Amino acid sequence: MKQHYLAVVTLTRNAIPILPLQDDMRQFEARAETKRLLAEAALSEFFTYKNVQLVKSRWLGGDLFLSALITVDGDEHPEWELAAHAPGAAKRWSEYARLELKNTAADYGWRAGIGCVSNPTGRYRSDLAYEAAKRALLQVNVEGGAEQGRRRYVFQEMLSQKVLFPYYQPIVDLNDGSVFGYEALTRFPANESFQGPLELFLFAGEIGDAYRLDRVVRELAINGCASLGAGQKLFINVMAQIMEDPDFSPGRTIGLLERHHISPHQVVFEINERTSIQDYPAIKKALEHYRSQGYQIAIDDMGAGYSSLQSVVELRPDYLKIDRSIIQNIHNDEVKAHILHTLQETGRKIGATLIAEGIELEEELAELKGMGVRYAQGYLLGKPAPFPLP
Ligand code: G
Ligand code: MN
Repeated sequence: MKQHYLAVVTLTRNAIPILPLQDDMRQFEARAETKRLLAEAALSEFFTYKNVQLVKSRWLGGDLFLSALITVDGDEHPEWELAAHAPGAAKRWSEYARLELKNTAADYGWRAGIGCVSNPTGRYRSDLAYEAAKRALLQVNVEGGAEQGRRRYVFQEMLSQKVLFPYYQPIVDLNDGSVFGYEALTRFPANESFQGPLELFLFAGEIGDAYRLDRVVRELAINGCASLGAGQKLFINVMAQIMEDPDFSPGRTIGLLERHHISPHQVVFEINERTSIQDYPAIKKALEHYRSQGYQIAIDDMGAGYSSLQSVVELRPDYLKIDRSIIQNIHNDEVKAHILHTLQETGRKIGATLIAEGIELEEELAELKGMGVRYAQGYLLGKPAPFPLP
């Protein structure tokens, strides 16, 4: 099915107009021939998109507006594609503008914004053009401009193009060296918008897509470890933020687990608090529900700056995963050893098992063994890798 859109690109020199710019705008207004050239250049930079039928350009105040009608197949997203293309186009066009406008005060600081709205009739409509223009201006002012738009596009593409994949890092039982379980970690080829998983997860939270990303990576984690041993656990990272969502339900997850012959009793949700927990009652309620289905809970990154003892008190986890910041160099640092000891006591009190994370040195491992820590994870014991692990 064909879908129609009306898109507007705006090029504006200052996000929010301020007084000292007025004079310079008037000066800029006077150069009709320059404006015509700039508009032409902008049209050819911004609307190279394959399905553009009609384009118009218009100067309003000191801002340039370009509008276009676009028709695509139902599953395409011109708003994402335009957004992806915009920063490059804006950069090239700004260079051109700088040359055209040299010796005037108006030759700097252009910013691009894009608005794209559904246009059922496929014909040009001024009310929709206004709506798209408003969004384009809002994007410049509020959403951080086209770069943000491009990140949104890359994010959506990464989810739908399946560039994400799971890695697994062993968690070792120090009593006998066996693999107690694996932590699933999301990986993808680094790109210009997202260097690593943490950036991707934070961005998903910012744009309100955390839940969707979380579900995708959870399913990847389960699909990717088909040969998990019957006695082994699978640790899956979940952002606390997601657990607060009243719609969060692991129902789909159960079905997927069954297909892979993994029991909920083998699955541990690792809760991390990189965004602070707002609503403990909501999370507790969600956790009760999981627990009744057999899942276990770990608090991730214990001892890192953003993790809180409140979550230990409120959530009563089955495992405490001790952050690398506490483990690193623990053999030479009495304070770290003391903190670990305190966490061991806490764990005993609430019936939670400790897992030390981020072990890189033999000395750290020896110290932890000496202190009676049973489970550990880190590059020394095994790096994250695809399943089955080497
Ligand atoms: O916050 P969380 O514990 O889920 O973070 C796990 C991250 O730590 C993964 O990206 C993993 O690759 C990384 N990691 C695992 N083991 C080690 C280690 O021994 N040293 C370091 N520097 N990073 C590690
Ligand atoms: Mn983790």
